[in-house]
Amino acid sequence: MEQSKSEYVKDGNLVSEIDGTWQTVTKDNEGNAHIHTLHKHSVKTRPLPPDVGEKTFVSRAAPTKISPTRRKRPQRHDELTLVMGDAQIGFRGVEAFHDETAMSMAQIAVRELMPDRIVFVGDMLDLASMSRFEQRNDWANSTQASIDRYHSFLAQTRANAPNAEIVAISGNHEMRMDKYIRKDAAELLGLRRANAEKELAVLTLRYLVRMDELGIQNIDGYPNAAYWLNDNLKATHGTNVAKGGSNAAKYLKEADTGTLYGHTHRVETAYRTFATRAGYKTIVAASPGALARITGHVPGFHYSVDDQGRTVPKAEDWQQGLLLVEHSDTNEHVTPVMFHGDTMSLFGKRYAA
Ligand SMILES: [Mn+2]
Repeated sequence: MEQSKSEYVKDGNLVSEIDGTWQTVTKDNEGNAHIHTLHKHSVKTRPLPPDVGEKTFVSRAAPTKISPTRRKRPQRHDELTLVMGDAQIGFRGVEAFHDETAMSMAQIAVRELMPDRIVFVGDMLDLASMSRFEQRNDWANSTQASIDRYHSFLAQTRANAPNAEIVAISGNHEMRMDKYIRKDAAELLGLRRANAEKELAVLTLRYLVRMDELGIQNIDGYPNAAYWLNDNLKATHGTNVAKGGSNAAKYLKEADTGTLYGHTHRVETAYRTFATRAGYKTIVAASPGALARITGHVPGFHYSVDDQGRTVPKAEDWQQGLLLVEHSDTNEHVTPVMFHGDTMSLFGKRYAA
């Protein structure tokens, strides 16, 4: 028997084609032997083993499996929007900037409340190795892991809220990649695969973390990127960084509509009531706090590393949490939920991560 085998990669699969030739003998009624030559051509297709080829080899990535929750969405008078952000997903070696416990609490809230909408108010990624600030060697090679973690967090969110509208607004950190490329390699911005004008540019976070595949709307373009919950309330990453709970007051002065903002890593809520031609109007400014670690592990102004290369812990004046926003066309009611370590209270019920 003669056999030839060829293997090649097609559409992310390993294809094995086997050509075989062999002979058989049969005898007819007279007892004469006849030799027959048989051919067999078989094609077998199987997924590429994970260790085949370079990581940069062009093959399709395994799809993220989403098992949507079967919980029923509760009946509500107003719409419920969960607002959260500032996870600062990133790594210094194996040490994370983001807080897995806080991120789990966020997922518990999504699963338990089944909101109509979830708005991420930016800085979900840190992208420290692309920042214009001084670099550290141990931030290098962390971008892929960060993109993978952000994607899995978004996929988890989608699984926990299969029917919710999910919106991700870019913060200053999400703009780092764009700036980083623009500085020395602007020609790469906007590049698409050949003959694919309708595809997303490859070097966009929206493409890299697969937002479209998860049905997540990306609002890009910090600092003006914003999402309006109704005519009176917008969510945006924000630019104010005052200490001590005074950012809310700044936002209330800046506009005559309400603002839900991130960036400060603080849980804040404040209201302002003023006269209008139609009567009195009350607006709100609120911040959900961070999903990042609040113990000095996020690179920034206060960040320090000792001579062993370890982050020196520090209590940042930050809090972790999220905002529950109940709203209609004309009303909005904001409930801040601050995380106490690994516990939180949602509408009077206690949860632990
Ligand atoms: Mn920010």
